[in-house]
Amino acid sequence: MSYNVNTIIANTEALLKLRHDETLISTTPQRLHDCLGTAVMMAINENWTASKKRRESNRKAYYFSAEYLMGRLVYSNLFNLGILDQVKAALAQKGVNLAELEDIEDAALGNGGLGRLAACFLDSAVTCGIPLSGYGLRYRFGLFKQSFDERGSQKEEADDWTRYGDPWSYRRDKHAVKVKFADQTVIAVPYDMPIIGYNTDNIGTLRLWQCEPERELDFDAFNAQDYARALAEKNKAEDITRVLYPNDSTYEGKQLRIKQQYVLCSASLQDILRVYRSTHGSDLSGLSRFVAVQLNDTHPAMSIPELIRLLMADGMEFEQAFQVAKNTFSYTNHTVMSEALEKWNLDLLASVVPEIVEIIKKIDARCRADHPELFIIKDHQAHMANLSVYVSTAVNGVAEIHSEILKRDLFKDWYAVYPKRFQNKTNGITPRRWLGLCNPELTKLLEQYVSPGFLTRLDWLQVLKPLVDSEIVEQFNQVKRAKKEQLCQVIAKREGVELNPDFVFDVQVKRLHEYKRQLMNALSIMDIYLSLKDGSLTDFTPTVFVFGAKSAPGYQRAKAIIRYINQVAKRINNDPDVADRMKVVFVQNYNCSYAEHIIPAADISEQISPAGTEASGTGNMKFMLNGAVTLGTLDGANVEIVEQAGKENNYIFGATVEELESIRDTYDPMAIYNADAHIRRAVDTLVDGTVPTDDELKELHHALLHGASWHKADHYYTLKDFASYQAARLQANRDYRDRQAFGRKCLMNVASAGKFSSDRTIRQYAEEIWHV
Ligand code: 26W
Repeated sequence: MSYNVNTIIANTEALLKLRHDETLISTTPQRLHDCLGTAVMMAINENWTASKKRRESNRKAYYFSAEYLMGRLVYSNLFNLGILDQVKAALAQKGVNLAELEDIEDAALGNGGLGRLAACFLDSAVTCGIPLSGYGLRYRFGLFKQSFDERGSQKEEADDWTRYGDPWSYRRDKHAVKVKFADQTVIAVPYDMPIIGYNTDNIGTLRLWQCEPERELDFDAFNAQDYARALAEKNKAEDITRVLYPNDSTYEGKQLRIKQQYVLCSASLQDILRVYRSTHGSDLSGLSRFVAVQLNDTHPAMSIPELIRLLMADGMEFEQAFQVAKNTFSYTNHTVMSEALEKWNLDLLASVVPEIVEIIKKIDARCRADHPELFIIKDHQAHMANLSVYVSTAVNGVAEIHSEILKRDLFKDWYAVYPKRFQNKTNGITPRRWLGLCNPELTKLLEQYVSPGFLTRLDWLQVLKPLVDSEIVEQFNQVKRAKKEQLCQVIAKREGVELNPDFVFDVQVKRLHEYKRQLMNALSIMDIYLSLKDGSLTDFTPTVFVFGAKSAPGYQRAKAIIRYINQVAKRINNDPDVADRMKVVFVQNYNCSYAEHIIPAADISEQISPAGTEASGTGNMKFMLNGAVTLGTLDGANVEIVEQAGKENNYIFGATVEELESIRDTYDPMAIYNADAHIRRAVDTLVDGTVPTDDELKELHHALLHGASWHKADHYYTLKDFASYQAARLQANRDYRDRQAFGRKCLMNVASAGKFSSDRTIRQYAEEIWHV
């Protein structure tokens, strides 16, 4: 089990010499990363092979996901192997600082929560010894890199994440498969990434497919000197996995997206059938006894008709193939937002994968025959969520409240027919990356009170609860202060903004979306600013407001919100009147690695979506585990967070799901605006010149003031929740001054975070859905 650090360093040096004629000292961070990564891959190779062997003939689960937000792998792999500190020390001795690898790009093959959840699940499954493999797509370009221009507008740049090599995966040509479309046939080539568990010899696999042409070059065209045509087939194949769609929670009916999804489904299923046949023989009727496939949202839902197609091509009747598929698949829903639900126009679908459409029609006919009130196809569109509910063993939401909403609203008719199919699996996060790695200082403190090993038994943290006294709180506050100092350095370097670590750190980091209400946060900051200016707010604890968020490139309202927040930051940060009391910073290119710096430094975690809109949230759990209080609504996993940690240790505000449902058709924001001078003053800064305005900000202003009945409206109840938000926020801000009492709240959150380990989540999937 123990890995020899000296060998890894020696191999790193040998590789640097061989490949680049360089040494540890003379090389670049990129080359050091590439060679160190390769040396680690050499070290784990035998264990990886042995892990695969051990699992060969057993029942296994497979996670199908269009996204894996793995983040930077070098530190987490070394950490999980238990050699991060040793490698750091060995390199330091040779004059190299491992922190140089902060320059290495994240593997950002995901947008946000859904992709990061997939990455946490892989870590947990391997660590817990659960046989789970991942299948996904190896996008040439991951999520775009973000920067802000002088006006504060988001600019996007391609994320060429493999430019300096990708030491963490092996190409496996021998397992390449063909995938056929109406207009082209491509080769899907697998790249395997080892999933290195924590404190275990067990190594899992994430297999990512990359599209390539059947032939690299059309020689006839080449000889005819038609070079564009000679390369056309290659480009057309490579286009399929060229780029991750940067949309989070908005559906786009794009042909290329169908192709991506179909490659994931078809290649992965072909691979699973190959392995099945090699161990269990050619009769596929017993497939579901050995294979469980989890569909991460509907993005891989074409797997259902594709498996049926493959089974029928093998000679199976439709009805039996349907049963095998039904017993093989399970489906996780990650959103109730209607704009995110995938519906494919049948003509579009047929222009890409005609056989799949025929099978979906058969499934629809079977469904309607049994249950006239249910459907898969409607208005010439295939509803992928319905398909996934109909042909699966289990359907789950990702937090209790979300799973209830699925049964009550989104899948009401389905729940009536299949009540037993519906489950809940509250999300989790891996404590290795989100505590051990990103916050070694807090981990060390906790080790003094909780038995070592709690990173794999996170529920042990609860032994802290009766122990929380003034001494522990004092130590905790010192750790928090150290993490703030570290973050201040990172932000000074990257954003050029100087922050004071004595301030309260109030943080909202997540994708930019109207429903996440970053705008409500910004309006509240504006209200605080103006109240400090006019002298009406006197007892304000100095605060840094931190934002981090990417907007989908075509989502204009979200981009306008980014611009507004950047303008608010500029205005406030340049006003000497408030310099000793507030700062606002919107960090650029928020990603996994940035999160690892930001989250441990937070005092207040902003989780402010209107109740019923955020399926779960997982950032909320990361903040909790690192000792921040939640300023949030009763939405998603916030509900369970306060259930675990106590309302008295968090700041809960806003309308409940039931309240919002009851005012859905009568919500009148204009009345609220007219009745509340603070709201009026804050909202009007969108248009009154307090910050530079524009047409989009005017549109936002307009939307905020109009109720749900109008199409250009704010459907997210910003003004409805504003007053209670502001009250809760100012309460937290005052409470902070009692450093003992506030630190105690933070620690009670840490002590209560056990439930939110993805180890717990993945065990529930394994026991209650996959039966592995
Ligand atoms: C088709 C476009 C599209 C792309 C992504 C639609 C939907 C998505 C995802 C479902 C968006 C997503 O990441 N959802 C988040 O999933 C997390 C993990 O379960 C939850 O914690 C978040 O609440 C949810 O927004």
